[in-house]
Order: sequence, then structure tokens, then C-alpha cells
Amino acid sequence: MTESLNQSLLNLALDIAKTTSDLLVNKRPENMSYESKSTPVDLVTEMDKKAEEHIVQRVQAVRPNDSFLGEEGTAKPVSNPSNVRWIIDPIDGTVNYFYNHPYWAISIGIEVDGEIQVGVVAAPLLHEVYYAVKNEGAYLEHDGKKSKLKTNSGAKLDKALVATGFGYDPERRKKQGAALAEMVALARDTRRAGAAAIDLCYVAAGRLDAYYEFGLYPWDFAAGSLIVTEAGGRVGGLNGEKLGGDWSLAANADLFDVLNFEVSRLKDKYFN
Ligand code: LIP
Repeated sequence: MTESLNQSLLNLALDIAKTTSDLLVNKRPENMSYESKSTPVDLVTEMDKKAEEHIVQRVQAVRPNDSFLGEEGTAKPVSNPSNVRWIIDPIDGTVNYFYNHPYWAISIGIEVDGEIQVGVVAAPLLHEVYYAVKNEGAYLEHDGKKSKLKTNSGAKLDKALVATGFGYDPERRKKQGAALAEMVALARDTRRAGAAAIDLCYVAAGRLDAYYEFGLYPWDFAAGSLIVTEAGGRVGGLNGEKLGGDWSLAANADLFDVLNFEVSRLKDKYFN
């Protein structure tokens, strides 16, 4: 039986996540160089670029016509592109990686004909690899043990553990902080760990009930969003918008509309 395209893409992405993990953990230089991007605190390290180059080279060695959307923009346009696009964040949670804080991941989302079909999120220092194939469920491999992922259930926000994040611009952080000050009183409690891809996987694994953030890029949520929906959760923008606009929301299916209502109210109050 021929291996499905999605299965072959998953196997390739899992193998690439493994060698990229090895590079980021075992080839991290003592004096790692870095520079800033959109603001002085928006960092890109030499390892973000090396890891993205590594991923692109490994894909092109096997699938030379696939195209890329990567956070560090290393990939060159492909002359005769296939119908497959790799959406890559070589290090999601770069500030955590820079501080050697374990909460960072390699995020690989694969689109076929413009729709995400495969998602892989590898968190080497957590010894965890999350993955999903469209219509085939979501899984976690932890120290060789494989488990099927399922979100929590329950629509009560005051019993929900909610995660969020902040951008790199002080004005935006002020608004995000003001919104969080209200959310922390509405929810059971809140978490801010610094990597959207892992926050999404934690919603899929039932370690969080919900996650929301203003200002994410496609590479932050491409893989994690499929892992949430394949675990039975919902993702989207505000008020029925698709993911990819200003706001990114993810929650168990019962809680999503409640989260949307509150985040929409906070948006109107602090972001206009
Ligand atoms: C990070 C996101 C995180 C957000 C950070 C940053 P990066 O991505 O994963 O959720 O709060 O501001 O955008 O920049 O480490 O790839």
C-alpha cells in the first residue's frame, strides 16, 4: 500500500525535527551571537538562522520543489513550486532559548494545496514531540512513550487555566498586560510561558484549557493549531474569523465561545 503523502511528509518532518533538536541542543556555541529585529528585545540568535537553514536544506534534499514560509526568511523562492509549503519556526520561544529556559520548540506546519495537513512541535529540553495529521488525530511522544491527545471539556472560564503571551513592543505589552489583569480575575488562573507552539500543544494535551494572543505570525501557530483541532479542540480568530488575523484563540470546544466573548470585550476595551 503506497504511503499517503501526509504520512510521508509527517515522517520527514519528524526526522528533521530530530536532527534540528540535536543541532540546537548539542551545537549551541558558548558565546552565541544574536541581534535584535522589530524592537531591541525581539531577538534572533545565530542558532535561529542555522536551524532554519538546516530544515530548508533537509527538505530540499528530498523535496526540491516545496516552498517555505520561515520566521527567519532564509528560504529562496522555488522556480517551479509544488503544492506543498513548509511553515517553519526554527525556535519558537527564542528568548527562552537565549536564557536556556527549557520552554522552546521547533515548529513545523505543512500545507498541501493551501491547507495545513501535518503539524510537528518538538520541545527537546522537555523531551516531548507533538504531532498530528489531518483527520488522523494528535499524539505526544515523551521519552519513547506515545499517547493520543484529547483536550479537556467544560465551558466554565472561572474553572479554566488560560495561557497568553506578549509582543516585543512596549505599547502593545501595556495593552496586553491590561487585558491580562482582567483575565486573571475571570479565569481559574493564567500562564505565560513564552512559546505559542507549546501553549497550543498544552491545550491539545489538556494541560491548559485555553490560550489567546494578539499579534502572532503563521509560523507561531501553523503546526500547533492542527494539533489542537485533531485533539478535539477549536482554534480561530475573534468572532468567527479564521486564524491568521490579529488575534489567535484556542480552547476546548465547550469553552471556545466563552473565551471569544471575553477576549472580544477586552479587545474593544484596550486595543482600540
Ligand atoms: C514568541 C511566541 C510567544 C510570544 C512571543 C514570541 P518567537 O515567538 O511564541 O507566544 O508571546 O512574543 O512571539 O518570537 O519566540 O518565535
